[in-house]
Amino acid sequence: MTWSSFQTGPFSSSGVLGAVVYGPRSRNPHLDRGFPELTVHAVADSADAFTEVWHTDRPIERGTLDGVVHAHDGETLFCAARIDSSDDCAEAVRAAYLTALGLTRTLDHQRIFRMWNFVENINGTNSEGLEVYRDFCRGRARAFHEFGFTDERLPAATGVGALGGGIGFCLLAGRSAHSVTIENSRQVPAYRYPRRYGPSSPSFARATHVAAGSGASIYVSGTASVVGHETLHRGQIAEQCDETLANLEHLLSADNLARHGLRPGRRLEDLRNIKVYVRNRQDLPAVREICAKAFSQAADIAFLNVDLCRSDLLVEIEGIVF
Ligand code: 3EB
Repeated sequence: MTWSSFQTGPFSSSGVLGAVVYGPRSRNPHLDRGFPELTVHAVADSADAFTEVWHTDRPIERGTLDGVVHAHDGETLFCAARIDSSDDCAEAVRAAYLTALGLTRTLDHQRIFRMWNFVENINGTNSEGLEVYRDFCRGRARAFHEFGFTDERLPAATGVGALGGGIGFCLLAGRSAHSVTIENSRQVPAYRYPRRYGPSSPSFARATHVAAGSGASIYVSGTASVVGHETLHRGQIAEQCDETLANLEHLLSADNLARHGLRPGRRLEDLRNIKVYVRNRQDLPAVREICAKAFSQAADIAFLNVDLCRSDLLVEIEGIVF
């Protein structure tokens, strides 16, 4: 069984499968503390830094391949990588993804159920005038395609901006646990977005349902104010928050889960380890207030002031139902 916690101070390295530091600078992924650690440049002030730690109660094996750090416990694999900043990232993204995908095969944890991608200058443009996020999507789509992934097997994911450090990404994959990808009937699957959003559609599912012991976890992708395939409420932060919450609520509803043969329905209050990505710093107080009302007091909620993959998106929210 694997679970995560948000840590703001020192923590024991025992039973740690992997960790992602949301810090004031980036670092190459490493095993220096005895577990794979990815440090993304995601906060401006070190006082806001925190670490998402993935825990296991099983014995762990660790390693590095071509800069990709990894650890598994025979049930769950964590991999993390970083790609240097460059004008054109698609090829480097393809290569690094292929290394990570190769590891999931070599280490026999082939069911990738969750990924996170942190992209510096995500709304900037590459040497051909293509938005960096769209260039990233190209490399990612090529890697999944070359690796034989069908759309129905894509993981839940987050793709957001970073303040520096090129592109950092990490994944969680299962060996034998049954997992089901979940779409949201309020939203067009991201892998079927029309061409106006870029030459390659984003390669992710809205969520994944992963059997865990006698229960199950639902890993919910970064979710925004997108209905159908369009951004709603341009420039309106409270409305984008409410639409995002409506998307999350519907995604977890009994109706939506039943389309995938899953039950029971879940509620916003069931989400834990929530991350809220907010484009404009001045929107943070309003977003905090809306989130405090919507989510359980038992949930840890981290707020990160970073850019988002569409320039008209102001907020994006992810979480996990354990
Ligand atoms: C959206 O609905 C918002 O490219 O990995 C959300 C989650 C979004 C993941 C990704 C992008 C990604 O399209 C953007």
